Amino acid sequence: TVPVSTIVSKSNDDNSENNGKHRLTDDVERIVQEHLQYVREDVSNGWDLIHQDGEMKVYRREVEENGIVVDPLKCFHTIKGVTGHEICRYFWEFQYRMEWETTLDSTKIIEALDPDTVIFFQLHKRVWPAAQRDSCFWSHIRCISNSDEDQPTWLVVNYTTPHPLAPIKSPQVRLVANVALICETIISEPPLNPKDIKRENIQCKLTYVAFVNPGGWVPSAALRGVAKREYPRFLKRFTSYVVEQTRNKPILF
Ligand code: 14H
Repeated sequence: TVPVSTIVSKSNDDNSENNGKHRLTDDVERIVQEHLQYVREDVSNGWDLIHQDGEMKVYRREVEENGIVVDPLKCFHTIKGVTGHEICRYFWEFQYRMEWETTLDSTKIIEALDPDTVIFFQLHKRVWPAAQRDSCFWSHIRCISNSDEDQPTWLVVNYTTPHPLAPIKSPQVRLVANVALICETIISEPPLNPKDIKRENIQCKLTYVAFVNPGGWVPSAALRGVAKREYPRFLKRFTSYVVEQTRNKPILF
């Protein structure tokens, strides 16, 4: 949950009289469903493996729109000792962000749409040779149960949206992003009593996909170099952070 003091404004749509719906409910639903479809598509055709480190694999497809690099990215990782819910929770929650994010100058929540959907405004660190970027996006966390026996799938989607509290002030450039983190929990040798599951018997299968448009021209080679370095670094640092944070805590299924 988000501490009330960190929220600049609550949604001005009245959720309580609207079945918990808000102005972005339909967009969130559509983008979530797109990601659930897209995550099944494999990477055997047209994707380049740009980084591998143990269980971690980072793929990208080279795509340019009007001369701007918008390479889609797809990463796979398997992390021992944590659940998909834990990975998604730490990724979504505001209060942990600056502990694992190394590419931000600041982050804040400018609106809470419902208990699982908030709008973030972030200032990104300037990366050579580009001008500084900001971003404004809704961020949604969700649990999808597959069947009674399977562990549920957890996911977080970050999707760019305009907001009156976050006008684009030139020369500031805005990133446009559609990012998803999708996690499954695998339990090996499940004990008869679910209460007896230990961290050594669980692992999380993670897929992270990113479509990021830098919002303005950046030299292709420089941008691809930054992406090739920063996505693996993020995955390694973020997942290690969650392992450390949860090590001696009860398992959050
Ligand atoms: O997903 C990551 N971070 C989240 C939480 O901070 C925000 C992210 C996002 C990015 C941009 C717009 C909206 C939302 O989902 C981890 C991101 C790792 C960053 C790797 C660096 C990418 C390099 C591209 C930089 C282009 C700048 C010219």
